[in-house]
Amino acid sequence: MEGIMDPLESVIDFKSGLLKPFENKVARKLSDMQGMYLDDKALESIVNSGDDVVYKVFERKVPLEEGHLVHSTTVIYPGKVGEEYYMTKGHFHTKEDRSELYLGVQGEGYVIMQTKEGKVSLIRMKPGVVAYIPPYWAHRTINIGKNIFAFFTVYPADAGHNYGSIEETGFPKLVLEKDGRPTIVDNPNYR
Ligand code: M6P
Ligand code: ZN
Repeated sequence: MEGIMDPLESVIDFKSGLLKPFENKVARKLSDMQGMYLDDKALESIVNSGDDVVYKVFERKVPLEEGHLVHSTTVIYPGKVGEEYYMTKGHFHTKEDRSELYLGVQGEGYVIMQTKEGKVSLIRMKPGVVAYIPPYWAHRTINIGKNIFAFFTVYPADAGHNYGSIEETGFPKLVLEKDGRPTIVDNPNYR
């Protein structure tokens, strides 16, 4: 039938977290994440001393329409801003009733989720762990390891990304390194 897309094949490199091939690549630097970390001064000093790529997303190109599934890998590099581990910006879906699935591929991390009603939930990620993010839950991922943390993602192609409310409120909890260990604490700046 005309208009039907051909199937796509891709391979996840379980060591590097790369998805091959990929058509879209997003790289976010610390300078793209102003205001998202607890320690603004620590962020400013890293940005001034040359900035740093925090994470990259490698994505297959599919039509951004209902019925299609975006699939990609995300690689978060190791590092901290003050005590806070490198993490993604985090977002609600523009269509809030759209869900998402993560599969841990390499390294260790957390996915932190919250609803607008103030519920919060964390899933510890490592290779093989599947996290289901139901509709209405915002999500952010955090690299708590000394090496890369990579995961594979699938979500409805019409979901969209809404960063606005996360930029304003943050998440209710933070994952910080305390005495050399990842520690979940309340976010003093929440709301
Ligand atoms: C995962 C998915 C993507 C998202 C990416 C980076 O791969 O959730 O939709 O774009 O992580 O996260 P963010 O968009 O919040 O920066
Ligand atoms: Zn999402």
